[in-house]
Amino acid sequence: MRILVVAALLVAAPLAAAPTPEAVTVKVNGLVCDFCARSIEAMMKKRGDVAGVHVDLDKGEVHLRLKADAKLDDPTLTKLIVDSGYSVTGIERKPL
Ligand SMILES: [Cu+2]
Repeated sequence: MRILVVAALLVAAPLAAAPTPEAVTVKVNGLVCDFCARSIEAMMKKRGDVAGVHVDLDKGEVHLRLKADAKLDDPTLTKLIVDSGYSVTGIERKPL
């Protein structure tokens, strides 16, 4: 019985710890035209940890889908946007 419990834990542990893909919404100041949108999209598409990117100009938001093993944290994400000439006013993350 005890062996069964240990075996079950060993099987379940990696599943519980497995990273999940995330949806990230970045609120960005200064995104005003199609050129802004395309340059942000092009930059994000070059990254190996981004599975998808869409810029919503009306809302001033960058929507990202991150891969499960992505290491793109908030400070890194903010730096990418700021280095492109915009400012970040908020970041929201949701598991997919
Ligand atoms: Cu622009």
